[in-house]
Amino acid sequence: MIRRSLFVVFMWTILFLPVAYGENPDNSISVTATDFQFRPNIWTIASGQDIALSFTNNGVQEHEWVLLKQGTEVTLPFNDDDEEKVFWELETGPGATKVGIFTAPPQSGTYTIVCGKPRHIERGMTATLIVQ
Ligand SMILES: [Cu+2]
Repeated sequence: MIRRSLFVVFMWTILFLPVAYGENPDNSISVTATDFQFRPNIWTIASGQDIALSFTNNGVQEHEWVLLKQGTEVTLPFNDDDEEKVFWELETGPGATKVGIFTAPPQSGTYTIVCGKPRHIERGMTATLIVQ
């Protein structure tokens, strides 16, 4: 009986502890854009994994979720010159939800997310992606 109880506790720990601590990187993440914010504005994913992004646009303008390559910085205004900095991007129109799948960068670290539409970064559309 004791042995069975210990087993249950052991299994509970294995199954639920990572979720409870929130340290597990996610294979599917979601974001809602408004004019002009990302919610949430930070995500954690695992390096090299296929990640599904569900992108809902609750604004009246088109928005983008643009993952920049590691070590790149945005120079304002964000325009065609910045295309070479883009690792992956997904665009969604007003009132729509789109799902895209990308392979997470192999390098762990902190990555910058922006909306690439003109003057959207200036209005606050930036976020952070942590790759573990
Ligand atoms: Cu935008």
